[in-house]
Amino acid sequence: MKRVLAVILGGGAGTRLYPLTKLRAKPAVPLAGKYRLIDIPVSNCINSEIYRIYVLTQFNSASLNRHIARAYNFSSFTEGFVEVLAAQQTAENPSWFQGTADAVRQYLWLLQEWDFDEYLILSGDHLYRMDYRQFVARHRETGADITLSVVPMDEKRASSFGLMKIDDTGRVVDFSEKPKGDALKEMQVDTTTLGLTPVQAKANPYIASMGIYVFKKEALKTLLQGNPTQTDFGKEIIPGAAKDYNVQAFLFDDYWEDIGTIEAFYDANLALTQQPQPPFSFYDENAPIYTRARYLPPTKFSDSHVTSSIISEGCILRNCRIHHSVLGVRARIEEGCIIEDSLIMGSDLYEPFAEGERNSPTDRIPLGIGANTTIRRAIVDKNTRIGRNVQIINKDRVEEAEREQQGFFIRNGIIVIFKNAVIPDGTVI
Ligand code: ADQ
Ligand code: ADP
Repeated sequence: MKRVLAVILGGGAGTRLYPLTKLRAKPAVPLAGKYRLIDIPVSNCINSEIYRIYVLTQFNSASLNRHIARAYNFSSFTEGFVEVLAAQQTAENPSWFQGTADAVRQYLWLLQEWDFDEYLILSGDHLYRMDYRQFVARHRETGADITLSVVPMDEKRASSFGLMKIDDTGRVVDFSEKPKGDALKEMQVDTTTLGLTPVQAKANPYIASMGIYVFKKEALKTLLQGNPTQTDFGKEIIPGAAKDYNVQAFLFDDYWEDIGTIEAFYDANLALTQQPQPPFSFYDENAPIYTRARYLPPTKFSDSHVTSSIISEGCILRNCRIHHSVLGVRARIEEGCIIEDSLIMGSDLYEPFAEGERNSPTDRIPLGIGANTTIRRAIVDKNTRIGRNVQIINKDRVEEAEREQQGFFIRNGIIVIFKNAVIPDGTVI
């Protein structure tokens, strides 16, 4: 694995996860209470003995740099590093990254300086646990120029992915990025050839790209430099390469979810509360997910009723009811609150006297969720100050709304409260 360099695509304009990406780069978006999106691919790399990792991002946020610098310090006896490369203006490139391939192309000069055989190109917004050693081994065995990791896909979701046809040897012979209508039907294949049972194959008649690739060093260079107008891997580079290069498919046979939209992100977080078998588990000692150590105190509950939920460290919960929710670090929930089907990200800091009384009226709403507030089907970003007797319940059953001034968006019926937002006492959303 010493011959592999990992490159994580950390996000473009960040529109799909907006407003979670309003004040931070996508890889820094908090996940599962105490992690961040970037911890998933980085941990997978470390667990696969790949220690040299670049993160390409459009938006150079302080929270991403701080998180990476504090979380991933390799010993000086390994040559490991995790470094952020942000889009920058140079004389040759006056613009930002135009797409995934363009992002890699703009840093090709740096990536090519290293003596590696392969690049492992990863995405920053997926939830899965994968041993990349098997992926790379398959790439080497087949002598591939490019290997794509793939999953069988159902009809309903197929058109959101790059789809392909493969021959008996696993070689990709046709690739179509997010086809619709007839073009979609055209990409249907018999997935029993991947080892699926006839019943499974009927339910999943497509082979979808996970958007993660192993490239031979030379192949990446020629494809990017030889096609300077192509800016995207899925739309241009991969479909083009399938014609002339040895492009292979590697079947991934486990839970994998693209969590790059608000709805998928919300669903994947809440699915973690499932018992006894959540689709993804953070409780795996053989392949742990790493993050920044925070040295927070344990969570304190007084007279609270918590069911089917995940509560991170450093929280204070007072006489409240929490059901089917995920609470992030330093979350503070006052008495009489009802939190259901929600992701509360918590805070980056404590206010003075964190354990003190909060119910006396003051001119500033304290960090956390004020007394007698009800929150349902919402994502509450970090450092928010939610007043007392607030109802965040999507009263009018709105599907989409953009209330930047009031500090919230509604996406697919899910209310998203902005980072640092202040929601006054008695507000009903
Ligand atoms: P998408 O996920 O739709 O499809 P894209 O939006 O290009 O592809 O994003 C891929 C990854 O790169 C994401 O993690 C994104 O944040 C990041 N990214 C996007 N633009 C970037 C930029 N300018 N700079 C840095 N990072 C950027 C892709 C493939 C499909 C495949 C799906 C699987 O194109 O073929 O099926 O992934 O989810
Ligand atoms: P996390 O704890 O989620 O990893 P960050 O890395 O963004 O969060 O920052 C956490 C630390 O940064 C806190 O322990 C706190 O000391 C400091 N911090 C972040 N934001 C603020 C702020 N607005 N005011 C004071 N300190 C802050």
